Amino acid sequence: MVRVSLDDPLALALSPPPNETPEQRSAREQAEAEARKTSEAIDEQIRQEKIALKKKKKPVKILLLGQSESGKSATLKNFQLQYAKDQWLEERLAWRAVIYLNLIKNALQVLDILQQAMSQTNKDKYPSTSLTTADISDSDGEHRSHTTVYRFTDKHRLLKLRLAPLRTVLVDLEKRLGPGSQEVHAISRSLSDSTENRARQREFGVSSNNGWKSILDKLRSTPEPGNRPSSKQREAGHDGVTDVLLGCKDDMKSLWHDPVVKQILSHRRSKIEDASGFFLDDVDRIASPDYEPADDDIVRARLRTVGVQEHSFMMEAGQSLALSTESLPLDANADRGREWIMYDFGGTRSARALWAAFFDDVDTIIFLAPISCFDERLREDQDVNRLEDSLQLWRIVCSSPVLAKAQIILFLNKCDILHKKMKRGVSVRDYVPSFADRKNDTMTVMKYFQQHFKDLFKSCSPEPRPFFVHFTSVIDTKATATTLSVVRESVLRQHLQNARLI
Ligand SMILES: Nc1nc2c(ncn2[C@@H]2O[C@H](COP(=O)(O)OP(=O)(O)O)[C@@H](O)[C@H]2O)c(=O)[nH]1
Ligand SMILES: [Mg+2]
Repeated sequence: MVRVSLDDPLALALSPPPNETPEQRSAREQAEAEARKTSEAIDEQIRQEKIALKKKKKPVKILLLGQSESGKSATLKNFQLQYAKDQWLEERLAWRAVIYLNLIKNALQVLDILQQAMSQTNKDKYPSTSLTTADISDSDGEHRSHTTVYRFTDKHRLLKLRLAPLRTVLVDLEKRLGPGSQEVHAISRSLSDSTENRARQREFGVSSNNGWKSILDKLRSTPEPGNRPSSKQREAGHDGVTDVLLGCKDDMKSLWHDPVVKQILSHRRSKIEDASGFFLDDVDRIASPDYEPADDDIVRARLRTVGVQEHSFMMEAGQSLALSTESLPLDANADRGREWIMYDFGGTRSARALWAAFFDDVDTIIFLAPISCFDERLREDQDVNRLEDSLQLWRIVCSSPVLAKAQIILFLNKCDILHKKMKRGVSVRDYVPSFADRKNDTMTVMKYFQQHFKDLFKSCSPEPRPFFVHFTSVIDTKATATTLSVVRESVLRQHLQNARLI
């Protein structure tokens, strides 16, 4: 017998009617049992969904691999631009300092080349206009002799003086941006091993969160020594570096457009315009008091990755998957709110020792191989051809037993530079003899290199797996967005397959 307190309206409502017949009671009890069953089933369903959700929301783990300057960080920026817009917008202004650094380096590089050509001149002999035989070294260290006559004038001497303040600003910016602001060059053989070890140790260590963000944050919070901007100026992101750039703007343009400088540069095999972080064509836009980096500027900006940088972002709502008609069904919302962790590594030879420690549990590797580099050598080792180095790395990654279950997506990158080289008539056969007498055009070269990568992939993979390849120019954010939508689906499919959910 259930006691009912007449004071409790809830208990009163739930209690059986006082004049209930045995039939009514049986029907009521049956209904109650069914309701209990339904409720328990719902509880169980919720519990199962929670477990599945937890499993489902395991972060997607992606590694970006490839030699230094292959475009790993630029690819990561494209991901961020497409799928983590909030982070992207938050960081936009901070990239300005990196773009300034790139632009200043470009101008000083041209100035150094000019200076080198001028230093060949015997000033005493030819006081005003000069004749010279220049022996100019390429950015990749190659020396080339030319018996060309350059006519230097006072304008060139003046440019050297007027652009000198850029050197001070460069030192300051490098100090503020840290080791990522400088490239790693070949270590002289005469230097002891310990020098390289020290350099290597600096490369170790994971910068969790957003690696470059911490650098950029630090930069924002350290005003320039001796040149403190007013709070109003700082609000507008205006500081002493901007002042120097504004002051040097016309001279930078004058240097870049100078016919003698153009002549000197035309004799160099590698084009300065194709180098990392080239901004000299954008001086007007960048050396302006209210310059705000455009999306493309940020993707093109070069900041060397030091150590390992872990970038995590949530797939934002509203980014629906562009579903293909592949066999396995995939929910269009399958990765909403899912965390993606992308590891971006330094790619220099000494930095690669760190990669293997991150190979466990990887869903996908995006491997960047710049195919424009068939005629270039590594900065850190002038004896090694860049394409050869990429292929060697590719072999190591494909044959790794730990990565046997990972999906590998190859980006044959820098196709835009390859195309420019083909148009200039650079001969692939001169650097890759096996190319033989094939047609020296972009499509043929792309296909030829692709076949090499594919053959290695097939012969080295510990077990058969599909070969995914994309021809990319990751500084082209629009075209890359299309590539990434395909990659994203493929990454997710692999992740769910690994988690055995589909
Ligand atoms: N023209 C061109 N430049 C690229 C391409 N991919 C990357 N870069 C530039 O090359 C430089 C090195 O790229 P980065 O992503 O820093 O290489 P990482 O060392 O592999 O991270 C940067 O200035 C990029 O903007 C490409 O496809 N075409
Ligand atoms: Mg990088």
